[in-house]
Amino acid sequence: MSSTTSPTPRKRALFAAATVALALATTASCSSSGSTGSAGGGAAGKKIAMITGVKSDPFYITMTCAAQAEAKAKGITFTADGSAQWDVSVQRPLIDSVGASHPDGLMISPVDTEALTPSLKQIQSSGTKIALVDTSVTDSSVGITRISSDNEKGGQVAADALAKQMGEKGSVIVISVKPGISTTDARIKGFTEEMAKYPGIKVLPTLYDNDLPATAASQIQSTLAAHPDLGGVFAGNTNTGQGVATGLAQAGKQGVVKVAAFDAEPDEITALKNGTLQVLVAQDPAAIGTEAVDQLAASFAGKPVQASLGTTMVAITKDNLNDPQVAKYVYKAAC
Ligand code: T6T
Repeated sequence: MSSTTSPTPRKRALFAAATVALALATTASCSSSGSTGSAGGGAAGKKIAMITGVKSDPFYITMTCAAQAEAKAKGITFTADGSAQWDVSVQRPLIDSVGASHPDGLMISPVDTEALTPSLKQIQSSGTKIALVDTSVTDSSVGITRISSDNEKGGQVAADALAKQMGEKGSVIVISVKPGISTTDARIKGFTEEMAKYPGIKVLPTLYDNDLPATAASQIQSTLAAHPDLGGVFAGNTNTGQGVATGLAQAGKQGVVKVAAFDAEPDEITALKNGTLQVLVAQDPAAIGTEAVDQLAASFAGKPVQASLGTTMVAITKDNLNDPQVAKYVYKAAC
């Protein structure tokens, strides 16, 4: 599959995996000309706070570890926190309390595209620079930069890979977190639009598990009962991938029902190795974290900031997992 080149030289990761090639980072226009690179002075001594989607999620742990290291290298004070679960009512108090501390910069993965915008606008109006990392909000006035994977492209990659695994026939179901999340909504859009190109594959209505693996496990089992011809599953993120793997194992359908899942946290890697999952679309959360610190540092130093940045993804299969250039995309459960 071809990949788009970005105007600004960026990390290029092109891997022909067993089933799919890789989407490449795309960089939208800068808010002014030229790449920022890492800002020089002006950032040391500043304070950045980070609020992730779910604190225990290896995707966000990997992002936080990288951001922490980049902030340290620039002499920036860094603090990180995150929701205990994917819920607006849990994340909003975190945002408000961090806002009250008036950090110079806030890196945040909002758990909803609309509900948290008033809190974020209030923080921004008090002078805190906001970097939206991974997820974003609909209101384009929020944030000086938005950094994420090309999630719609990732959904397309998953659809092509899964269709191939299924022999382009049978029923497929999408299980994701909940509606109103910019990233997983984009993945579902990319997946379903791409899957429409395969007339032999019927896409069942999407199910949502609230980011709970146990829910995904039971949903996949009830889907199997209702659709014995189920041939494939697209799992929209880590916890869903974990839950689908558990549910298929419990139903004795490992390897029979093919699975393409987003992300590459340790449990998903285990399921890939034992044949319960077939394709993982891994993101580069470390690059998201590093770039966000760099863009905030550039802003602190009065240098140009890139309004949006795309980071790379790689399609991991059992066949390419041991390639060091692929294995480096596996997420961490601790720094
Ligand atoms: O897939 C990632 C992230 O990109 C998404 O926004 C939410 O779920 C994850 O954190 C994985 O659990």
